Amino acid sequence: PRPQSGAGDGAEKLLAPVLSAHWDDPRSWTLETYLRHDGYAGARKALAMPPDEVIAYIKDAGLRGRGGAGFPTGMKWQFIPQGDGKPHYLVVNADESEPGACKDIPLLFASPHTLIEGIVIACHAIRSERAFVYLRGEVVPVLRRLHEAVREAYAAGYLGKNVLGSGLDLELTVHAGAGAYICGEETALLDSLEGRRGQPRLRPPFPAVAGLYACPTVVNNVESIASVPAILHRGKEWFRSMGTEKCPGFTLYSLSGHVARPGQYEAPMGITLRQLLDMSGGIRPGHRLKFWTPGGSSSPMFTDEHLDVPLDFDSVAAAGSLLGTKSLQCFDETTCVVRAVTRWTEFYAHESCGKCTPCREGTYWLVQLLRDIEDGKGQRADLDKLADIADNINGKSFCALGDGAAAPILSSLQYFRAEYERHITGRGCPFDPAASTLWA
Ligand code: L3W
Ligand code: SF4
Repeated sequence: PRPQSGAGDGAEKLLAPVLSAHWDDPRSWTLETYLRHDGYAGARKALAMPPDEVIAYIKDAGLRGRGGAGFPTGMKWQFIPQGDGKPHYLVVNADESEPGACKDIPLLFASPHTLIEGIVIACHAIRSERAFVYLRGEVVPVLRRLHEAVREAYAAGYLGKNVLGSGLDLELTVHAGAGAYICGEETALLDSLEGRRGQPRLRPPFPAVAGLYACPTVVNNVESIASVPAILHRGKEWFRSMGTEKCPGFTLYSLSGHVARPGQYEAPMGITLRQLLDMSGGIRPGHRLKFWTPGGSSSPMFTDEHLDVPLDFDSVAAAGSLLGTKSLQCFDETTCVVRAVTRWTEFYAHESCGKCTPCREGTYWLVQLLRDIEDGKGQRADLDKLADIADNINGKSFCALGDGAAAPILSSLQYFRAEYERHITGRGCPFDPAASTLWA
């Protein structure tokens, strides 16, 4: 479906289309269109500044990582040691695959030069001459557009030798991954990029110290890097005028599920789901919100009690979940929560890389228990078993995938234990699968 950055119903004042401002232009992905909208103006400004000043500028702007953890981008850049004699690398994580996440891929499809401009600025800041984009390989049309945009950028002097006469030499390589969720974990991504099987590495050392080919490496999400040109061009004060004190700026929220107008909604950090639903026509007519995820399936689920939680990293954490990738999957009262959680858990079991026991074994057993409950073969004791296994994965696994797998189980038991019990006492699922449009 076409990306949506528009809104109606008087909610326009809450929209802040920056990244998505020109997605609806004809041939929005070309250099010609990008230049018509001040493209590469941020890079020109940055290249005229000393690298450390660019880092300080992004730090002052308060940009926080858009890939899930919300780590301050400028601080990450500052971790790169200077004068160490080693090559420095920038690796852009474009392996978007969190269930519910759909913002990096539309951004790359509609406006790949926004990312390339951000890469130029980031590489100047961290003194890197080599950047990589690790893209999800299945999205072939996006891969083609990105390759074409890189070719345009080389031809116009935004990449290659002596970028825009600044003295920066910059080579950019686009790498297509093979479709493993774990390769979105930054160290597994680096292993995969080096040609090995993608499995997480022990941290520390963090990539900033020993990343790609054991050299200092910044790994940033697509949206984080794509947000940088506008900050340089329009100013850090402008960026800080949006969002919250600790979490300033604009961001892309992916709204999906039982929503009248699903799509990408760009808005200031700290907007609420209630406001986003106002913009997107609300939950489908005749139905009401039952549960939703603020940060994709890896974040503990919320219910209709959380409609007014500001969607910034700190407020969502204070309410007991994670903003993560800002992937708001909404489910109405026709959806069986056990079925939804089973689907997600099957995903984690399939995507578990197998490196550590709690996640490898635990996700397998979670799926067996959940399928039994959904099929009417569950026992009362299974609910404690589910909670126990999830508890033994959560915080005890090697990487964040394990925590992500535990999140839907523990949160659904917290809010919907009675629904699990109904499956057990009623010997099966009380919901009509045909009523929920999500189970095709
Ligand atoms: C140097 C230190 N660097 C931390 C760096 C670290 C990393 C970043 C955040 O992501 C999120 C999770 C889900 N010296 C450092 C340092 N860093 N301390 O900061 O690190 P961390 O450990 O807080 O998070 P993480 O493990 O990198 C976990 C989300 O990822 N997630 C799913 C993501 C899916 C997508 C997608 O589909 N587009 O992004 C799954 O868990 O929200 O919060 O760079 O190196 N002392
Ligand atoms: Fe692999 Fe899962 Fe362990 Fe992460 S938590 S290292 S995905 S087995």
